[in-house]
Amino acid sequence: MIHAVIVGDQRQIMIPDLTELRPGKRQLRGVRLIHTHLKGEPLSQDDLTDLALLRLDFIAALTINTDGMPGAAFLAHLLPPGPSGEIYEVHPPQQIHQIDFELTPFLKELEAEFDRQQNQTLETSQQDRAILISASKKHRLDQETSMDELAELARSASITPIDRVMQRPKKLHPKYLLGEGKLKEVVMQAMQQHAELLIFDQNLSPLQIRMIGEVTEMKVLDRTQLILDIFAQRAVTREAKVQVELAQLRYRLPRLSERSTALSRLTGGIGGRGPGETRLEIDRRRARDRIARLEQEHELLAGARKQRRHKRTQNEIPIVSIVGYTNAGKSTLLNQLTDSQVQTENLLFATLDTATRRIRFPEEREIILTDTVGFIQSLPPELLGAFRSTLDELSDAHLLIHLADISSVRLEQQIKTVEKILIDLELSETPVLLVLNKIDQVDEETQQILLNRYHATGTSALDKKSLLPLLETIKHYFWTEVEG
Ligand SMILES: Nc1nc2c(ncn2[C@@H]2O[C@H](COP(=O)(O)OP(=O)(O)OP(=O)(O)O)[C@@H](O)[C@H]2O)c(=O)[nH]1
Ligand SMILES: [Mg+2]
Repeated sequence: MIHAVIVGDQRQIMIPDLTELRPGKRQLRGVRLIHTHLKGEPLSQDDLTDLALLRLDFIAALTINTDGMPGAAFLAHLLPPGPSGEIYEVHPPQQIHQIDFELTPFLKELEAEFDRQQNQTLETSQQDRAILISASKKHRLDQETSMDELAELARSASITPIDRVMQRPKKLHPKYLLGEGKLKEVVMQAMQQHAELLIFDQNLSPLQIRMIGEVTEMKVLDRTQLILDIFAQRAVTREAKVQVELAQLRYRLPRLSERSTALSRLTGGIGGRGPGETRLEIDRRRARDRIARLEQEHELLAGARKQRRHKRTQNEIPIVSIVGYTNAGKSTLLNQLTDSQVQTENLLFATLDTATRRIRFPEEREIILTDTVGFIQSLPPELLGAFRSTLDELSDAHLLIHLADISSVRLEQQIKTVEKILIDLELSETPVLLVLNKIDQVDEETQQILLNRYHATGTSALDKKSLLPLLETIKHYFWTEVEG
């Protein structure tokens, strides 16, 4: 069936939007594109990009002889992923009447092969497969360490990163972040490797999210959305859930976009305010209503938290709060010091709530120890805002234990990040004890160098004995002066 006849000029044709022509989960779109090349030229790179990105069944270019009769025909089709890494096959030119290529059975087989491979990949990994992308003007090393962290974040969100694309452009593209050509390359790569998700290490503007989504027809996440996703997966208590959803809605609201005009025309007037309201307006209004409701609930929960805090501060028992980069071992330390069972995991953002326990020292002395959500570089402000009431507890602390992972290659950067966030949280007045954890992971010499460099106490939260110096320091801090 001829779906459309498109008339262009000698330079280009404009292919209409084909998104609605995607029957179910088929690998090929069911559209064959036959067009003319007036100067007898073979298929161009643009043609082949269209073939791949639009998932055309095939693309053909017909040339015209000087007598007006059809000349050679160029034909190309997609290839299932194979060892060669080729995405498409371009056939040698043939006179149109000489083509003896049975298209329909061939395409059927091709489609079946795509399906088979797709199913295989799905079996080997139940998780989302993603390509990680970074376009930044930072130093290469910073860009790389940030990408390493993005990969860890992805893993923490149960996503499998299968490839990385790094670009250091002179100018970041306002619509696509990457150059448009590069972005198309990435999509072809994604198709070849059965990735359905693109994750950007940079935060994308509302315009970029929309444009990249339109060009690639893939799921697109940026760093903040990924972090919010992890938080959403982890939230257990009602308060954490409310806080995360609020942060997500606040981040999404300006990014809600008109997907399809056809859809908005259909929904206008049904259940909406009245005729003329678009899908987008409905979505925005729903999001705003939900935000208002969650804010109310959040206020109630925050009130209850305040009362609990009030009681605690009235006790005049010293409060020590453990802060630090995510995965530094904060919860493990709390558990070890207080014989408790707060959940610990080798994942980013294992803890989202505050846990409070007591440590008893001899002579009836005790302190209250709290553990809370970890920090990370470029912590989304939406998140910091939503977790304000949780983080506000930190302002009750008489002493902060800043726990850092001595074995991390990003140690210095992580310490600086935490210090900066403490300033943002207006905690620069609270005394801080820097503790380097996981000393079991580095050799003796490195350990000594780093402990000296940072004037820090060392611990291995897995080993109770190693915590004695830290306990001594805490005891000393609160009680020595009194004893005089
Ligand atoms: N080798 C070693 N591993 C440790 C040590 N302390 C913690 N870990 C491990 O590090 C991982 C993270 O520990 P958590 O206590 O969950 O870290 P956290 O700082 O609470 O992390 P978030 O709650 O995600 O911010 C876990 O797999 C722990 O077993 C240590 O001293 N040495
Ligand atoms: Mg924790």
